[in-house]
Amino acid sequence: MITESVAFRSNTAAGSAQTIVNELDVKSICLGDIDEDGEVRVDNLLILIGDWDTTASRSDLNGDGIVAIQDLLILIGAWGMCP
Ligand SMILES: [Ca+2]
Ligand SMILES: [Ca+2]
Repeated sequence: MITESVAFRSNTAAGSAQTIVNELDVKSICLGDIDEDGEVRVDNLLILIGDWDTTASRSDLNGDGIVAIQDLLILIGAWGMCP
């Protein structure tokens, strides 16, 4: 019983870690793809502009807590198809 319980817990922990890694991969590979459709295009630009000067985390690409020019530059820098 104890062995089963430990095995279950370690599987759960591994699953959670994998989820976090996957989320990090998506963010680092395609920063700027706010709507996550695989491209950084005008749709993402419009979302970012709509979130301008707010704390909207989806558009806060540099993670400084505010949607501003640096985030716009990151988005433009990532313009096009995601790798
Ligand atoms: Ca997109
Ligand atoms: Ca920002």
